[in-house]
Amino acid sequence: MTLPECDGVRVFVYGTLRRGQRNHHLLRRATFLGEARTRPIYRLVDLGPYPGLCDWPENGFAVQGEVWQVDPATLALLDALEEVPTLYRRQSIELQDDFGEVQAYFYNAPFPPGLPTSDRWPMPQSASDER
Ligand code: PCA
Repeated sequence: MTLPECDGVRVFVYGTLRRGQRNHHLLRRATFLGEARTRPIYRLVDLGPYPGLCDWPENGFAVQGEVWQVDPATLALLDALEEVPTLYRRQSIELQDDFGEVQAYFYNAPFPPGLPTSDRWPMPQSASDER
C-alpha cells in the first residue's frame, strides 16, 4: 500500500520558488515534474517582491508555473517561508495538465486595492513602462 504522505505532495510554484528565482534553493531536494498552467480561474497579484495567487473565477488567467514533487521536510520549510496559514494557505489547485493532485500557495491576506494582476511572475513590463 502506498501512503501518499510518505512521498510528500506535488506543489505548483509560480513565484519566488520557481527556477531562477530567489527562494528556489529550498527545492534542492525536490523533483521537477514539469511546467504547467492552471485552468483560467486564478490570477497573480503583484505584491512587489513576490506575487500572490488568488481565485478569480470570472476573467481569470491561466497562471504559469512549475510542478514539483516535494518531500515532507521540504514542505515544512516551504510552509514556514510562506507563513502558512497566515500570509498564504496551501490548497489544491486546478491545472490544465494532468499531474494528479497538486497544491499551491494561495495568498491569504487582504490585498491593497489597485495592484496589477498577471498570468506570470515576474510580470512582463507594460508598454508604458518601456523606455
Ligand atoms: N513563493 C511561492 C508562493 C509565492 C511565492 O513567491 C511560489 O513560488 O509558488
